[in-house]
Amino acid sequence: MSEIFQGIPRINFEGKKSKNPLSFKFYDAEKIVRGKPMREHLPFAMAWWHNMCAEGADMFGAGTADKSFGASHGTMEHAFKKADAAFEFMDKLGIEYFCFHDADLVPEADSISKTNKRLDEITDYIKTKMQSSGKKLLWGTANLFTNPRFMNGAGSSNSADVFCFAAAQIKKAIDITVKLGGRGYVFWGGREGYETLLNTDMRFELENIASLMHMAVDYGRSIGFDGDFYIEPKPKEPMKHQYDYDVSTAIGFLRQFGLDKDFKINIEANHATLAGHTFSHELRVAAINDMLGSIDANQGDLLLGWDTDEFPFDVYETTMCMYEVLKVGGLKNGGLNFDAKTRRSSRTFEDMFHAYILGMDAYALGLIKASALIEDGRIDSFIKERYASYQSGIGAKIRNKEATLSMLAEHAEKLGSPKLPSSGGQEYLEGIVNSVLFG
Ligand code: XUL
Ligand code: CO
Repeated sequence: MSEIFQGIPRINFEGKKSKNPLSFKFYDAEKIVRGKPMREHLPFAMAWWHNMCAEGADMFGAGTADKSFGASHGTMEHAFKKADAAFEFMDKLGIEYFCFHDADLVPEADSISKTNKRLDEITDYIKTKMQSSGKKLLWGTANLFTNPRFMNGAGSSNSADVFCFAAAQIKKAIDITVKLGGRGYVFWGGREGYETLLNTDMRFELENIASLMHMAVDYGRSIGFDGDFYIEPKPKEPMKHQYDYDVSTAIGFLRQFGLDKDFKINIEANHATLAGHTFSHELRVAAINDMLGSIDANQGDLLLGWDTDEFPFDVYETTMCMYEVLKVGGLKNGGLNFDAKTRRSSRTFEDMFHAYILGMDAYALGLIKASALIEDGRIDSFIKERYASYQSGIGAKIRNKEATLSMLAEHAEKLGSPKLPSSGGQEYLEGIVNSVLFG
């Protein structure tokens, strides 16, 4: 098979002094951090859709990049070429995992059975490539938002026929995820939301989405899928109101409909900022609910109100992300999927490599710095001290659920006027972060 990314060598770690753009400055796969090699802390995944398919088209103009790989778009030949390109790309970067939507792999045919046959063919091919390369599937999903039939959603569609079409796609996407040994299955509810309540029965739609998810769980478990199902929250774009607004909303939904045992959350950095949260906030909400599943590692642009899906570059963000990940003991079935695209004018193959090197190095730095923050220990001890009033006396009674409202009122009365709480110390703590990051 001929080389697709000609002139691009295998990317090696050369250290922070290297000026070679095609080298890692911080990502050193085998380097041990907190007892584990970096590659285990950072299960990087390639997103098939952005990397192998998207050519930079936006609402105002056509694509700028050529990802035909020598084949015509919309053909199976192209599908196979994309697979060749994907595996060469992952190999050159030392990326262990990938993620896909059904629609990223093959062009849709004019019937479900023909499309499914195409999916069988391509996944046979991908499977042999996985066996020879050792690459793994992080998660699979079904694209239930691009085709016009999903204009009113999939599980939330007003059309029962469209609901069945969604079910058929999910069934097949789970089949191929299991066939390729995927560790997860994602629901990103792209059009599961509404534009106006004037035409929407919200309760009805939410119940239907939950039924579809229950059927997916039952089917997946029946064919031996033992990985995690995920909801990937996003507040807006494409719909004005999306049902999976943020992590908290998604967890509430999962609990309301009894799906919380099978599902975790796939958190995307840019979706967090669209919801008006920090990335760390979303990670923490998932973590404290034992639902931190996987991560779509990208970043947004705070000056723009949409999902720009940029490659992660902000080391404060990657540090605080890895801080949360280390604190929960790592991602179990999850990984760091680069749901990110090069900017429209970064149109060459080399740009794709620069982008992944940037993202992988930003996360490697994040891991190193997060580990240093934890080892430094000052943040942990500050937080512990900040809540010290609950360690004894009346505070301990509150924590041990031994207090009544009257008991507390009596205590308060005896105090006269209570002392102000201790300082929040934010600037002191931010100074610690900077000294650990840049010291
Ligand atoms: C869209 C998005 C999706 C999901 C998978 O914003 O993030 O690509 O990750 O459907
Ligand atoms: Co995503």
